[in-house]
Amino acid sequence: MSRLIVVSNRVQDPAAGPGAGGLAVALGEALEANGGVWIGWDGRVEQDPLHPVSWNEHRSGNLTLLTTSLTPEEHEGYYLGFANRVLWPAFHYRLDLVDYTTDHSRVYGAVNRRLAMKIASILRPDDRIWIHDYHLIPLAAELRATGCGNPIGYFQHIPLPPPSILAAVPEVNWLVRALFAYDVVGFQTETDRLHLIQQVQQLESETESDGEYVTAFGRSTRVKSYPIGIDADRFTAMARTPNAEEIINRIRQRNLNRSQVIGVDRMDYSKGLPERMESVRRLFELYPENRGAMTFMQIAPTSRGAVDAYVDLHERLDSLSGEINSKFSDFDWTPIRYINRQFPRETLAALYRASRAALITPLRDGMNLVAHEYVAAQDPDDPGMPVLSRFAGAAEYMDEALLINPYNIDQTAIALQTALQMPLKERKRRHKALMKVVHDLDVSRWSSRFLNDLSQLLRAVPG
Ligand code: GDG
Repeated sequence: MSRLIVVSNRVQDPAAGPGAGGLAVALGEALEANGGVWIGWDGRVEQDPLHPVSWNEHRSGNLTLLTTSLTPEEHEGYYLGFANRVLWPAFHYRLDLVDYTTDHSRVYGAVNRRLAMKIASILRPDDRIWIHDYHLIPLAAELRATGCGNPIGYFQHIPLPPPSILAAVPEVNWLVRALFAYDVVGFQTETDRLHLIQQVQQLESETESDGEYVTAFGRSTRVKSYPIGIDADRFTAMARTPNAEEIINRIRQRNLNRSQVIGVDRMDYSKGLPERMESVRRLFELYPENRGAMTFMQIAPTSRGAVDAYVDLHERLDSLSGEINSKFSDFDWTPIRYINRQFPRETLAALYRASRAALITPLRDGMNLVAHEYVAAQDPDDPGMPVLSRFAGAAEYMDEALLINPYNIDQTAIALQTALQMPLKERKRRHKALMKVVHDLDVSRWSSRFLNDLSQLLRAVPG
């Protein structure tokens, strides 16, 4: 039977529960359903005498996890360097944060080559390979170089900017060409898909784009949007367990007649956290009736703590929340509860449900699963409202959310006030429409749409 081989930068055993991070959450859910082999980094950094041949194999339910550690040089050049100091900021339109060295891009290529060798050594002729995200763009090209003719798909979880921004990445031509070693290339939105086509047309005048297929560099690749989502029913159920009810009651007792607004994000500069806190400050200035009556809870577990830009962000948020709290707090009320640690998913579900509104205001985001989770967790008879950035992929699908430009602090504050004041009938109408989107984009649909397209190639292979 055809196996599914999934490759992503980090591998996390779904049995241990997902960590904070959209990719781990979505892949854990997709793989639990399909079974297969999951290959990638185990999160350890060590100088291994058996490098590069040392791999760990571990079974978890119907999954085989095949993991390796990174050497300090690989961790610095591939992960912290090229992936997270060049591709992550550039793909999130933050050219000011790009920190490029040729050495880091060399190591990025070498880690992709090492992974390709490992995959090639276990490959069966009818395996389908599904590669995830910007850490692994050249992996298919490296696999093809070993003679691999299997169907290979790539899904990019983060945005793809237009050519004028991509031009700042010195390796852009190599990366774009590498995408044409895949059979299927997927993005979160039509906007991202069009950006790739524009980029390819700039590089190769012979490019042909025929419906979903783009032919360039001598290969025809299916380029398509596959919007990701969550396991909607499971998340809704999670917000209603006895445990969740207890958390919701505790919050309500503590807040008495106050309302709560929530934000949940990995601590990342793409998430617009300082702008969000500024808009909460602005809400208290523009609508003083919220003083003493609304608390904003921001959960932001640390991620990528070893990258300078993240350390700076941490300091900025500490100081902003402190400033706003010292200005507006009362002896029995604190305006912002800023929590810099991770909570279990069930606790998040309860916190979403206990919140009258959510601030989901990234400056750029591939999709943003928090938007889906917040909607899924609501009580349909008394739902809260998401205030959502236009620059999140989710905004291309959720037009019944209160859409804002996160750089416009006043507009965000006004939208938040609208959410807090919205009549029940209007909230119910919008929630119903949003819930339909959350169901339409369910994670099982995302993986089956992608895997169906990939599997068509398997059927096309003779023998
Ligand atoms: C990338 C793309 C795309 C957060 N704090 C805690 C926690 N989380 C979970 C959330 C949510 C996930 O992390 C974050 O997902 P997002 O989609 O919002 O963002 P990224 O991590 O940047 O994900 C993104 C995604 O990939 C999927 O393709 O949507 O655009 O950037 O599930 O709930 N989870 C737990 N505790 C926390 O404190 N358990």
